[in-house]
Amino acid sequence: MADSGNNGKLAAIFHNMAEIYRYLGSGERFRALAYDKASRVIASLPDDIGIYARGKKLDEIPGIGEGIAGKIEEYIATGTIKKYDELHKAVPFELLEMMDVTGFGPRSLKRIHSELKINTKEKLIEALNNGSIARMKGFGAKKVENMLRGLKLHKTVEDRMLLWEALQTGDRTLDKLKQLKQVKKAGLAGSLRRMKETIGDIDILAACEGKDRKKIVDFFTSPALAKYVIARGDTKASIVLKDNGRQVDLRLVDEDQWGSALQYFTGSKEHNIHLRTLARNKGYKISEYGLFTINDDLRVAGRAEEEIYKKLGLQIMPPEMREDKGEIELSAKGKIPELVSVADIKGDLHSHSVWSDGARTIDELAKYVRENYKYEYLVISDHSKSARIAGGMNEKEVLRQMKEIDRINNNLGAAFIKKGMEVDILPDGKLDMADEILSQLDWVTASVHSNFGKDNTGRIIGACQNRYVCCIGHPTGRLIGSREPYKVNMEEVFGAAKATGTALEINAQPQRMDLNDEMAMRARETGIALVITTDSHDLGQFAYMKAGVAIARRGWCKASNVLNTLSWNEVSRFAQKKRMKAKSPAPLL
Ligand code: DGT
Ligand code: CA
Ligand code: CA
Ligand code: ZN
Repeated sequence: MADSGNNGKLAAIFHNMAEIYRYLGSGERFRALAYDKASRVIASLPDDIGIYARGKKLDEIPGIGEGIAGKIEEYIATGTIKKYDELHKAVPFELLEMMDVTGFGPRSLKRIHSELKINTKEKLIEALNNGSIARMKGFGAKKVENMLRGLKLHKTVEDRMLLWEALQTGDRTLDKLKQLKQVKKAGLAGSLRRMKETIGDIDILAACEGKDRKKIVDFFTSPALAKYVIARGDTKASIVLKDNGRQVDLRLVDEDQWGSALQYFTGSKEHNIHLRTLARNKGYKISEYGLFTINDDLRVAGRAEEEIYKKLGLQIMPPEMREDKGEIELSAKGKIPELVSVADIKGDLHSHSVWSDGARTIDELAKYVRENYKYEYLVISDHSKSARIAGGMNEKEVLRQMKEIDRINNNLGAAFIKKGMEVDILPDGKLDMADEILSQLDWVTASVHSNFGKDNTGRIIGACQNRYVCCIGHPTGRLIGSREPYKVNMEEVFGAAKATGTALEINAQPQRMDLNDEMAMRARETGIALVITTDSHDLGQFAYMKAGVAIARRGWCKASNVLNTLSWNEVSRFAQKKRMKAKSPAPLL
């Protein structure tokens, strides 16, 4: 991906502009919507926005009007946007950031600002806690409780990054370091290498000669990269990135310590502690400098990670497994599984087009995915009618879309696009689309998009019992940083999925990651078929597959646990099997 960071920064500015317009009031509503859309589109462009601007191709990007195109050109040319600077000064900016938090609307914030003269987050929190907001007309204890809950959830994404953001940031920073000729080797370590769903700070390890260390640390802590420097020493430094305010730790080692340092700084801490105990029992001590014998302090391994595990009588395992969840015991028996990888994925089973809330036509999606991925199939799964804000389709539209897909496949000369739908599960467990329509589709994903308050177990089991439902989408409904999972007994859902032959989704949207790693592990142990999907709403989002695969790997899944590692014939057979098995619509359980 040729994203040098402009996309992220510009998307953030446009997001802020949208918030400011929203804050300013209803007269600016359309402007807010336009900037929101532009922000989302830019964030998921496959290439750096500068490339489009220089090629005078901004008007080819859907969702970018003339006015916004002008702002983009101004930003590429000058690094700022005048209008944004003006707007920024005109509003209590610290309060605006709060609009990202569940429970904080623009109207509430405006009233809090004007009636209580509050203009910082700190004062706002104080006022929530001391009752002065609860006493305002129209607020009350319940609303304040809601706001406090929103704040608590939001804290996870303030203190920690989403995996996807961390991957972009980590790769970008790593690339810059690798450009120094003094850097012999460099890689990501810590939770980012283990691909956890949220990342506290980014850890980078680099190997170089002793005499070159200063040069590398100088570059790393220079204003080109760092907004400010947290710590600086001979072999390590910590900075806050100029880019996006996130923390990066760099550690420098000699080349012959690469393996032991990478092992140590990859962690997890729990994995390392277990490993250290095991090493001690075998007469070794282990550190970032190498593996040494306790008796005579002889260094027996350290150049390569694999060497260390081998000396301890262990099989090396992928970083995603290193959480001390039994992987060390498994590796002692030489039974580390071959985990699913991105290269195994043969197609995406969940994506949206302009037929509902996606940004692209089916033609555009087909062309892009065929050019950029070695996929054999792509399922278009637009929303059903009850998802009104997402522009869901009614029966007639579904039928028209099917014809459109036939036309596109005809032009392609291949049945690349598969007919699908993300059908809403209604509050009573029935589906938002007649069986007669569903039966004509290749792949049906059923998801909960409403009524989050109640227990959803029965509802989801109901959907599993429909013979045309191939898969349950984002099964727990959580959004990292803004929404807790809805109430659902996942063990019961696993049971129903297994009994009915329904797959469960690992949805790779950065905020969803749903199922998460632990659930994916449980689902795998239960023998449920998983699918990994991106739920793409635009071209750049197909890249999320990497994050989805990471969840599966953290759940110790092999390719055989994941349906979309199979060719379409076999995926289709899975769907057919359920249809045959469920001869009658009566409950299967
Ligand atoms: P994070 O940043 O909170 O997402 O999680 P990590 O795992 O990246 O943790 P971090 O950045 O504090 O440390 C990076 C790695 O360094 C960690 O995964 C393992 C290693 N490490 C840190 N502290 C300790 C420790 O006290 N003992 C051992 N054995 N290893 C440690
Ligand atoms: Ca870290
Ligand atoms: Ca760290
Ligand atoms: Zn979707």
